[in-house]
Amino acid sequence: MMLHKVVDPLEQLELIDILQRLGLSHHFEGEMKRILEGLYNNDQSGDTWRKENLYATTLKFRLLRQHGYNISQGVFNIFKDERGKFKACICEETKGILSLYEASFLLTESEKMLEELRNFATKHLQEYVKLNKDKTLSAMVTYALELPLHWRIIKFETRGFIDIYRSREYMNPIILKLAEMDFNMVQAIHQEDLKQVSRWWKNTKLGENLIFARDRLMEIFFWSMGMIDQPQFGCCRINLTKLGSLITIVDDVYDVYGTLDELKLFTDAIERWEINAMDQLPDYMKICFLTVYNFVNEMAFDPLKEQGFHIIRYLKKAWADICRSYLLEAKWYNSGYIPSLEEYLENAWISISAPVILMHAYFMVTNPITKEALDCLEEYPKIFYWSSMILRLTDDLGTSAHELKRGDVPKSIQCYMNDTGASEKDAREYLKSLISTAWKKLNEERVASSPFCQTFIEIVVNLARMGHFMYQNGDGFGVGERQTKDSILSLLTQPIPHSGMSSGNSNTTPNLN
Ligand code: 0FV
Ligand code: MN
Ligand code: MN
Ligand code: MN
Ligand code: MN
Repeated sequence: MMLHKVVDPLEQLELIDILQRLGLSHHFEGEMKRILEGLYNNDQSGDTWRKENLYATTLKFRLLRQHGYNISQGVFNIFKDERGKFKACICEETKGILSLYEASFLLTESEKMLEELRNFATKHLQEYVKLNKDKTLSAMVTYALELPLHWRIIKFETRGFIDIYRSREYMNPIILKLAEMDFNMVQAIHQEDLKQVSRWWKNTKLGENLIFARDRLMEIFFWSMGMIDQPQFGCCRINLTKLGSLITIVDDVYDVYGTLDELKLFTDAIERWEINAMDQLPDYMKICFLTVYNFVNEMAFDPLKEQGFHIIRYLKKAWADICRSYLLEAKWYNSGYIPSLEEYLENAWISISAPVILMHAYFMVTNPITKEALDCLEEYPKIFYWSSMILRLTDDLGTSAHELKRGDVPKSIQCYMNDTGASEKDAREYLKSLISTAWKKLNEERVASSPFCQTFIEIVVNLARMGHFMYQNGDGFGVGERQTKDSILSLLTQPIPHSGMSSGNSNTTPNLN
């Protein structure tokens, strides 16, 4: 009712922004679309309410772009004077600049003005933090400078935003209550998903049998939740978690444990995709192979039964591709070869596992499957490539120190240093610039016409965001970081206490070690 009643455009935008951040958008997709559609179509007719109001203009721009509307960077022209310089008045309002900063991350590669605005906003905000005038606003700015909203998984912001919203002067108690209840209900659903997949994992005995490999079911479930959090997609989260566990194990087989001869046999078995290929493998690989083989075949069952699509060839191709890319890295490592950055990345965007994950994910969320989409999948669409690239580069920035100590193929930092003689610090900066470019490309692809549904596209983009989340402060995935554990605990095991309901079992959190 509130969504229908509010008529002030800025209030409408703020309401949408708040609902999204509170994790409530899955209830109001239709209403939000109607409002944004209206604001988009009204764009030409006057809309004086936002003229020269930086906050309103940037909020509208960000929300429309986020929802796939084609709003031009030209809306920011009104903030420039005749000589093309930004008017001094826009510097006075930090709230507006912060909003400009967030909006500017939805840029594409050709949009130089947005890039300029982003640099301008970033600099202004960095200065603002140094002054530290308003503690609350400074904290918000610092948080945004660490990672912009567009690069974050919105679900992971929900818990913190509910606390922020609760202490706001003008908050709406009904919305707050709804957010708290919804958070707890969705959490209970996620716990059920986790229970199911945890039973599967225990039953495979992979964690017990392959002691050299990472046993990270909780982290991987969390990863799946980051890719798709809506309650109705439990089956997808479960399958993504199974897939992630298998990829993690197989990655460790290639990186940590297997001899080169064994790795060739395993790659060959996956390429042949037949059960007899197992005979040639050592025992520890037999169990890996059979688990992968069964998982993939089982995934292919429903599409065949219900839609008549035989999808095994797509899935096994993705597995063959990743195993070949793993094998090439193992060969490089064994021979001490250091590839150029270009040669490395050409292989490493496959070996980071995003293409194999996304290939499976398509079938988990799509009904009906289309021939057009299958043709597109077979070639790995560009949107896969840019999402993979972001995941690879963030992973290398976070994990390579540890990997090199253990012994592993040189990662992008080392390849670039070897190419150019740059310092590690400069190499890191360079890779960050590649990440930034990849995001511009991803922004382009996420709204380009494609045979994929919105749910799937959001998974592709969230996979890139997950890279930032996991590897922002080192290896949040492989090493068993405290910070990752805290996030998992607060999202997955601790309900929000609120009036009228018991606070639940918040002090009986499971041990994640
Ligand atoms: C990263 O590990 C890793 F294991 C990934 C990305 C597995 C995928 C898991 C999920 C999406 C849940 P690592 O840094 O060892 O990867 P590389 O490619 O560097 O060996
Ligand atoms: Mn690895
Ligand atoms: Mn690897
Ligand atoms: Mn390796
Ligand atoms: Mn790595």
